Amino acid sequence: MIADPIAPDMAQVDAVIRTRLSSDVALIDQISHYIIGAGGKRIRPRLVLLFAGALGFQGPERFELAAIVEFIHTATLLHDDVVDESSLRRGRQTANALFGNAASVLVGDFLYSRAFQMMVSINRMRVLEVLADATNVIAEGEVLQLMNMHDPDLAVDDYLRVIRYKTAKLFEASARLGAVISGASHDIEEACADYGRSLGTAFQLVDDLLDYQGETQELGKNVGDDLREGKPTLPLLVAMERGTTQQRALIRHAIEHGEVQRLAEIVTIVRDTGALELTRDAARSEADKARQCLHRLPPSTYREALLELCVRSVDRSF
Ligand code: GRG
Repeated sequence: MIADPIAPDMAQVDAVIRTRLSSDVALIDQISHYIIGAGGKRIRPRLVLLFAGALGFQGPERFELAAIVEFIHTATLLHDDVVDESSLRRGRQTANALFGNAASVLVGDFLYSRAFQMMVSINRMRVLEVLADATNVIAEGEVLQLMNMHDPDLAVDDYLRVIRYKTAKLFEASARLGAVISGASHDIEEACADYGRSLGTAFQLVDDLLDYQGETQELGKNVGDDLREGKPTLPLLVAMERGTTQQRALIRHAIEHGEVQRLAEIVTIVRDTGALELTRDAARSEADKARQCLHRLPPSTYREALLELCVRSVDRSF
C-alpha cells in the first residue's frame, strides 16, 4: 500500500465537516453528528482531493468542496435508509431506527441544503451546475429503482442505468469537481468524470454482490437487505439466467414478494451459478475503464492513489 498523499487534507476536511454541521437546533446536531461520527469510507471527498492534487491545485476551496460531497452523500444515506426501512448502517443502528423516519428525512434535508449553502459560498456557477445536475440524477435513479422493485424480468441495462444514476453520478461529480476547481481543460475534466463514473459503477456492483457474499459484522449493514426489499440486482439476475427451472422459480418468487425465508438457499444458488464471480468481473472491468482514464493525468502520488482506489474498490469486503 502506498503512502496516503492526502492524509493531512482529510483531517482538514473533517474539521470543515464538524464546523459546518453545527446548528442551533439540538436534534439536527444530534442526528447529523450521529451519522457523520459513525465514519464511513469518505471516498467521494477523497476523489475531489486526489484529482485536485493530481492537477496541481492546492487552494482551500478543495476542503469545502470535499465536505460538500460528503454532506450530499450523507443526506442520500439518511433518505435511503428510510426508503429501504434499513436498521443497520456503518455498524450502528440507522438514524431512522433510532430517531424515527421523520427526523431522519428532515435532517437529510438539512445536510442537503447546507451543502448548497456551502456551494454558493464557493461562488462558482460551474460547481453549482455540476452538483445541481448530479443530485437531480441521483433522485431520478432512486425513483427508477423504486419502479424496478419486485420485477424479476428487469433487463441488465435497466439495472445498470439505476446504478449509474443513484451511485456513479456522485462519484462522477466528485472527480469532475476536482478538475473544475483546478481549472483543467475540457478534455481533462471529461477524463476525470469518466473515471468517477466507472469507479462508481464498479463500487455499486461490489455493493450489490456483498449483499449476498458479505458478513453483516464486517459490512456494517444487514446482508440480504436487497432481497428483503425485492431488489433485482445483478447477482440475482445472473443466478436466474444460469439456474435450473426450479432455482429460477424460487428467486422469481423471492423478488416478487421480497421474501427472505429461503435466503440461505438463494445465497447458495447465487454462489453455485457463479453469479458473484460474474458480478465481481463486471466490477473489475469497470474499474479497468477507470484506470485507463488516469493515463491523461501527469504521474504523481495522487495518480498512484487513484489507481489503488480502483483495485481496492473491487477487492473490498465492506
Ligand atoms: C437527498 C439528493 C438526495 C436524494 C435522495 C434516497 C436517495 C434520493 C438516494 C440514495 C442513493 C444511494 C444511497 C445510493 C447508494 C450509494 C452507496 C453505494 C452508498 C454506500 O456508500 P459507501 O459505501 O458508504 O461509500 P460509507 O458508509 O462508506 O460512506
